[in-house]
Amino acid sequence: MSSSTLVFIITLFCFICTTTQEANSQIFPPNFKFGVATASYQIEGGCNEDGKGENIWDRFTHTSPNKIFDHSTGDVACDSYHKYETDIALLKELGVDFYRFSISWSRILPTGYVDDGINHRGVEYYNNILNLLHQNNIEAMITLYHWDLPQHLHESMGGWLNETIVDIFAKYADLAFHFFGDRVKYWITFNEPNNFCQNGYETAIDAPGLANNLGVDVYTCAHNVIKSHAAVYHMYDKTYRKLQKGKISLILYTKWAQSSTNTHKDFKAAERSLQFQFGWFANPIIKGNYPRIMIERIRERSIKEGFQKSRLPKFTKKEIRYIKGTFDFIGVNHYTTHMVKWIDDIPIGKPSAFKDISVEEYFKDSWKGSGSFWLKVVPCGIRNIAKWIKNTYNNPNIIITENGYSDGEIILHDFDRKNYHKNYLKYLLKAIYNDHVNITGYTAWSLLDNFEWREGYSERFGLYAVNFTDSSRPRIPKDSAEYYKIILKTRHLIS
Ligand code: PNW
Repeated sequence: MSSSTLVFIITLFCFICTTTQEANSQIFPPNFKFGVATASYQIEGGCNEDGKGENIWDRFTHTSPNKIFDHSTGDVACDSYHKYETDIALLKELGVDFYRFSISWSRILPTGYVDDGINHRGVEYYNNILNLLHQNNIEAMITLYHWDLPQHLHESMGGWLNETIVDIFAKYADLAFHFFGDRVKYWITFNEPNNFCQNGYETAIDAPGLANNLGVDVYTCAHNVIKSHAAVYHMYDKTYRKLQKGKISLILYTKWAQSSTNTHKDFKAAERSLQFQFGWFANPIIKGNYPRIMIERIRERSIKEGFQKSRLPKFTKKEIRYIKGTFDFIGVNHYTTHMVKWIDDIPIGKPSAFKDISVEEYFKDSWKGSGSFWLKVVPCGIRNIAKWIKNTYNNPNIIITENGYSDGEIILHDFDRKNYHKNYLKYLLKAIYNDHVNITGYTAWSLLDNFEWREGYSERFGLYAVNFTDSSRPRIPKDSAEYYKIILKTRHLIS
């Protein structure tokens, strides 16, 4: 045997060994980061304290209690407006690398407009949080918009349906970068616009609860959100990045769509479902424009419905160039999987975004449920969606910005949540080591049980339980908090 053949055999042997070792690795990569997430309206309370302005969720819960399962509001929620020091002590106890939370826009700008004046007590609240995080060596990931639009903006100019929001949002973001950016490592412009455009302006189940112009407003909302995102990305790039050295992107709600059979038709249907859900925003910011399938289908249906032009707005060539590439990573909120089946196109009639997709989605009976009807436990879904994003979008850096499990009541020995995180993390490691997906962070939703939007306090996602009937809102660790703590300490997935 020649020496070069021997070297080849040894190299091959080493390669196989390291690959199998990697494939079975339970150890997280050295720079992998762990965090937990919350959102302002869901935890803060203090709904009209210290000069905070009203937002659309304040208004929605106050005026449409029937739209909230237990008729509750976020007026007090976890009272994190007063208990942020306790919360940060919990973060320290968990040993997280970063904390993802959101700014309540109307807490720092009561009307939403910078020109109407800044509420300095609101600014002070977020400064206090950031300083305390910094002292505790915890990085900050801030969401600028987690669904709580200042009510005044909604009323005075129509919120996300009016293009002038692009400038208004950019001014708010500018202020946030200016006041807070020196201590912020990751900025998120929008949390799940694919969710809030749909549920705020089409299904009407979330604030502002409108369904005035089906199949139209939902796309207008998205269009203005994408432009706002791009404007803010460029502003950060131009004015702040060099000094503040942060990263910026947006977060999408991302379920995995599993083709119901191996037939070409069902694969096409599953792909379409992903494109209408994830590609709707990811395609513009990564590739510059909406997915071709959305452009074609919506145009075709719109014309048949009697519209002069597509209900899906169009980006100009200049806008496409401006929007393309406005991400430093992709934020993925992943919870569950749907089975997707081909159906014939829903006949033309009244327009709707749902009909534009025309697929059948269902859950498998064998999938374990949770406290939320929409959340079934399918751990391999996180690997599948990660792989799909890698292949579809040229291997972007991904951060899992939410993943979590709900109970319908306080369960301190929450075996199911612990198992959920364990198994999802197991498949996340497979995505990293076997599929070489560039995933660099994981965020558990949520630090605390909190106001779960239309489900009120009836669904609990927290690693810490909160007793909402006790005015001091005590936080009690669940077993899952203990489990997460050990993973974070050992950087190792243990049983
Ligand atoms: C996300 N669904 O929302 C949000 O970012 C969080 O604010 C929320 O608390 C968390 O997930 C848990 O729900 C979702 O019905 C809300 O499919 C609803 C759905 C998905 C995500």
